[in-house]
Amino acid sequence: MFTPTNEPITRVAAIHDMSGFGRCSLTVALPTLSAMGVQCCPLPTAYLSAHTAFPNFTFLDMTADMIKAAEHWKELNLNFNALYSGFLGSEEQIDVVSNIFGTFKTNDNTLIIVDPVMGDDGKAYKTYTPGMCSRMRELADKADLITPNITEASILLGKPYESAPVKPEDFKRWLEELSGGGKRSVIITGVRPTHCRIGQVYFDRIHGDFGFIERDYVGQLFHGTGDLYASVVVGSLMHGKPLADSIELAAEFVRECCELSFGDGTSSSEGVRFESLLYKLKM
Ligand code: PXL
Repeated sequence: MFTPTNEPITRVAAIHDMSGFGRCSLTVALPTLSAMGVQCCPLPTAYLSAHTAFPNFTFLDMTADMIKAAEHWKELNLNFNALYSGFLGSEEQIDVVSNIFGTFKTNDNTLIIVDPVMGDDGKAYKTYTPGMCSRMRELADKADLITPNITEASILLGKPYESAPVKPEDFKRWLEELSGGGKRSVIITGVRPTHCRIGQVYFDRIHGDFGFIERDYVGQLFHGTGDLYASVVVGSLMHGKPLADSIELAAEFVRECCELSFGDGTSSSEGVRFESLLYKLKM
């Protein structure tokens, strides 16, 4: 029987799509977690030639193989310090990922992080059906930490996107509700208190406190920055850092990547040029 090496390796199962072009999901989570000294085991939900903002992307649904891969991981007795999900490929995958959480969350030390990727700017991504969106709540319910943007937070809460607060302090009610009575931590990304600032509001279930972290807006939004942000938070938490410190690190890293990419004219759809800055994440 195969016995995996556990301590001192920190191992994360990353359940996201693999988009060949456009720096998001697994093409961001894998290098980011590796740079942070965390082993990342990918479980692709779909393969796309490029993310869904590009016209004519190809889409290979991986649902059937996810089930087989998870069964094989179980046979191999793999343990994970975190189960980290993002963009899903089908409504059926809500059950598949739920089952994976149930199988591999062996104790309270296995963190479940759900980035409830569904849309942006008040609109769902092209492959997300209303069924997938309404059922994403079931996954969020199982999480220790969720990292929605404002669009995703409004979908999870069943509130109109237009009713979202603007001022950071006004997000407290949303955070409270999303935390399920304080049982999970929540980070809402993409909060714009003014035109020239951008940040995240959060609730930390361990300390029971609310917070807001902001940075200067560099002047352009890029695809995949939510994935990069959440991956840095996961990597930092795997090093035992508090949520507030992890949020600080992620906010600053993403800002620097945006600044570099804005400076050299990278197009939004290509995602941020994080490769040359990954060394800053070494822990
Ligand atoms: O960054 C979120 C994301 C992830 N995966 C795919 C996407 C998007 C956003 O457009 O299209 C395939």
